[in-house]
Amino acid sequence: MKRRSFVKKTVLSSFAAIIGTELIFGANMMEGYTPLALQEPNPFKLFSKNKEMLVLNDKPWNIEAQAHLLDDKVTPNSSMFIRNNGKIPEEINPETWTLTIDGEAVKNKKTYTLADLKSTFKQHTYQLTLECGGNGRSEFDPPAKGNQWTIGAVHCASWTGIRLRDILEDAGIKSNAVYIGYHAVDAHLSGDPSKEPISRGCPMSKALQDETILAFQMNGEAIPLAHGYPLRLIAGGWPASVSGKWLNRISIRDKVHDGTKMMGTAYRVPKNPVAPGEKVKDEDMGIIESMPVKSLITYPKTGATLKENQPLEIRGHAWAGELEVEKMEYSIDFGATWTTCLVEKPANRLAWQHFSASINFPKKGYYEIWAKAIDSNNIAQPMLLPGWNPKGYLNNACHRIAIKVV
Ligand SMILES: Nc1nc2c(c(=O)[nH]1)N[C@H]1C(S)=C(S)[C@@H](COP(=O)(O)O)O[C@H]1N2
Ligand SMILES: [Mo]
Repeated sequence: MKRRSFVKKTVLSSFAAIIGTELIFGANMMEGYTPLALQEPNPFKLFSKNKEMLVLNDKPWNIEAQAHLLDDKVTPNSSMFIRNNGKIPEEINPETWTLTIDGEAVKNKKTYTLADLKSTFKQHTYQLTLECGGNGRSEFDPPAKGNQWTIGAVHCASWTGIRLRDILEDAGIKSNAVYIGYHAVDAHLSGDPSKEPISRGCPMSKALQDETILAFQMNGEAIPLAHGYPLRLIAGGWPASVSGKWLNRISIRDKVHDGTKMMGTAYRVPKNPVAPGEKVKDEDMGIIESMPVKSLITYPKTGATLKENQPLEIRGHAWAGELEVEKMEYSIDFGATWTTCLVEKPANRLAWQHFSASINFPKKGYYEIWAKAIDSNNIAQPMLLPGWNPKGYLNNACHRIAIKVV
């Protein structure tokens, strides 16, 4: 029997990116056949994630970390949460990938290949904290719809790319520019090609910052597919929804970008405090910009047991959106008294900061360690929940772990 090579070239090229190795005998695959490794759920350990990662949803894929998995100073791929609004694209060819800069406020609409971007503009590497606006949603009452993130929708990886400012200036920014909006190739869950799963952006002031980059590498390697291969916007310190994955177009807008998930209650919170469960009018909601101050104890893991008369070394990370973390404190008495931790300076602006402390417990028994970060505007994390909002965003309550001294 004569076999014919029916498999699409694009399937073959995306295969290596997704699975990380070559597809042997690919030429023998039948027409229309999708290799198991490209079907979902992916049998190769779910995007190379740690097996302790928690799958919140597989249509679309939403996976979160646990605090102890985030112990590394720079988050490895294996512990990075994945948040998708649509389908992860499967057929990506970096050779033919392009990025277009357009919009009402661009001087010259321009299209660049990936090779253009890499060779024309200076490359920069930054560690950048990305936290999903909905991280911590699971604690709000009345509950908010959406993925019930607990504490694991945050990461701080090292990203390499070019400054968004350099490419926007290359195309030319008109004086009426207000906002940028991104567009990407991921498909809407409905399959309707006229719909985008998400298309967000940021004001020009954020777009033009040094650390706002178009990245093509993460932690020194090509960006993993689930995190936006081959090109991704990174806007550290803002809700991670601004950091568009699989980018192929950026529009320089003469008004606030009005793409999918920019309007209504999406990534917006009440401008003034509201009672839990209260209906809020659209005009009383404001777009989330810089994320609030927050921290995580990444060592030890909650539930740790230790011997009496033995100090416990705790450590973790703290971040504060566009600001720096000025001070970090812990409490072992439910917030009655607080002790200062050691806090390191960030590796660069918008990178999370590492803290540590050595704790002595007075006697055997059950304790909770609460961690509280304070930002450079002297704003502290709330001990328990911050203000309720309709979509359950911005829960920056103190992280707490349980300890037994025996
Ligand atoms: N194209 C595209 N970009 C996207 C999204 C998406 O669904 N599609 N999700 C956004 C949201 S809501 C978050 S929190 C981050 C998650 O990034 P990660 O999956 O790399 O952790 O990507 C953002 N960028
Ligand atoms: Mo998000």
